[in-house]
Amino acid sequence: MKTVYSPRHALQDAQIEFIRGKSVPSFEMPQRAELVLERIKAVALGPVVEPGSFGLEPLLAVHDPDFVEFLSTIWETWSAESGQIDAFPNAWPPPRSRRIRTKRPGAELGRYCIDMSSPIMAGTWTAVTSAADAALTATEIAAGPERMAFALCRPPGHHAGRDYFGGYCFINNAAVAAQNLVDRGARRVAVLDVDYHHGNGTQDIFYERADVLVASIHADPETEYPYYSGYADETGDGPGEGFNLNVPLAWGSAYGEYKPALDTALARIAAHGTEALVVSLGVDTFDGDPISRFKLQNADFLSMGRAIASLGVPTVFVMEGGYAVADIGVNTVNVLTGFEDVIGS
Ligand code: OKP
Ligand code: ZN
Repeated sequence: MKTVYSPRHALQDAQIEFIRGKSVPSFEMPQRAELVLERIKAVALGPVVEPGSFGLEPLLAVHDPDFVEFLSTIWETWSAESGQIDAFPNAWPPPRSRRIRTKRPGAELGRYCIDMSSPIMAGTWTAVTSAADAALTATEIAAGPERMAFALCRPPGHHAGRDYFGGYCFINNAAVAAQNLVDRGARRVAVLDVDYHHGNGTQDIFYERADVLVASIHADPETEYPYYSGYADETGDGPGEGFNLNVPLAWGSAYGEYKPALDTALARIAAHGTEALVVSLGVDTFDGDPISRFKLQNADFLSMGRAIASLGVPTVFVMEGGYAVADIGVNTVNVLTGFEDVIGS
């Protein structure tokens, strides 16, 4: 399987995030992608290629134009006022207030940002667009005769919605890929999100659509980020009713609990008549993950890859979370080699 990787990801390099009132070193760090790349090379998974440049149009196909304009310019306005300090919001629009455009960067950040884990710095826009370009390049490969590709995206994307960012995510790489599969002619596409956290942004983007099914298996949002979405009764709206599937699992879930949930999601994806698949590949379901509470073991990721391959459709894997850096390479590449084991046989 080909991997699409750009070293420009490293320009997103958050120093801190906030946990229980304390600033701590960011768990989302450049080393994550570098260690996955190292493992890909160690097992000779396949060629590593640089992304092409696809411009803004595929981003604007899933995100609000004012939001994209904001993301691409906020560093300039913020740093003119605050200097070379990572940008965080300092106020949010209250419920029932007007989410109106202001003249101050701190307030503009609050209009678009959902949390305190996603600082913007000088290289953010370059890193973010390199990740979206990686997803689009992988989509182009998977839509061709190879039928599969891995986008080693960083920063991740699945918490970014139509007009908001947060949870380490800015542009929704998986949604960009799924929309691109539609634009290339697939009538029925699915996104399978196996990251430990609910893919609220992907759900938001496709919530009213029947052509892109979104299925996510994640920690119960009653106890886990992103808290305000990811519940089983969120099934889609309007024409999208029935085309969103959430399978929340309790803290402490191991593969014994996880595999039936995966089978449920895969059965729904098969019933959709899915012609092309995007996998939001987070490996923070791993037992050793420092911010998560599932108990998957290294070998379980091989099984996950094999199960996904049983769908038999062109598949774009898009990197999302995974913070146990010592194991992120093995776990990620296990999913990809498990998948290839079945496809190759
Ligand atoms: C990104 B991805 C709550 C802190 C939340 C953000 C977590 C983002 C995870 N205690 N921090 O889905 O792996
Ligand atoms: Zn996650």
